Amino acid sequence: MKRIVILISGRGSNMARLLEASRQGELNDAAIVAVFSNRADAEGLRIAAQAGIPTGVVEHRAYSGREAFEQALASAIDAYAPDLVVLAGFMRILTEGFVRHYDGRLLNIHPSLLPVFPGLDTHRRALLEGVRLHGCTVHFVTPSLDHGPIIVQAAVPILDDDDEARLAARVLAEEHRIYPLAVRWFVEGRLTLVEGRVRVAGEQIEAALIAPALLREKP
Ligand code: NHR
Ligand code: GAR
Repeated sequence: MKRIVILISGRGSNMARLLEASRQGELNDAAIVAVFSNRADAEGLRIAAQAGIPTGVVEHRAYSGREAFEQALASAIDAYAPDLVVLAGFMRILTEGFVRHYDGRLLNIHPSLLPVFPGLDTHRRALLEGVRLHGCTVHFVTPSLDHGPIIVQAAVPILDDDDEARLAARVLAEEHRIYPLAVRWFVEGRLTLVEGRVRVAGEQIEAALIAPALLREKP
């Protein structure tokens, strides 16, 4: 049984999707053992508590600096002895010390087709640039922000009349598909790094890449 801790900062829809996937056996032999937020008002905390998952708050603002905050957060996490730590809309940049501590067992989902649009405001920037394809990426977290080895990506089209909210919703639907997939692969021990790139053992990866959102979306 692999133990998973999830870190959130807000709404927690990816976390909720992972809880549901866990309940439905989609994560294979894994249990989500705790959810932590750096914000006490994160909506996702209430969802997790309602699902009977232990929750905790480690407020970054209560600490004098990033490292003090991260030490408190790591102690809280490590009390649950996780095999995997999952960032799900977690909005604090993590320093090298924290990332190294969880080397090879820290995942993030980012709302762009990395390596384009790292950082914040990805949907607004994609619209401004006029790109036709956008999407999301699950990657291993490394000290270099949004540049860790990529596990899986899903693409969506950008339509002429899109605004940020419409585009974000289209991307989010794909996030909810690919995050449980990546977590299951991790739990099954199928992810390996070959020359800094991720290999997924025994997966028809092409099947996971194409996201025909236009076919599924109601006009
Ligand atoms: N930390 C490291 N070292 N590497 C990554 O790849 C990380 C990370 C921490 C978070 C998520 C990330 C994203 O997917 C993530 C990946 C927050 C910011 C940010 O600028 C940027 C990227 C991500 C998360 N945060 C501000 C900060 O000063 C605060 C913003 C806020 O609180 O709203 O930390 O995009
Ligand atoms: C998601 O779109 C996630 O990719 C993004 O924030 C949203 C969180 O939604 N993450 C980041 O931007 C990380 N910087 P959720 O709380 O409903 O899962």
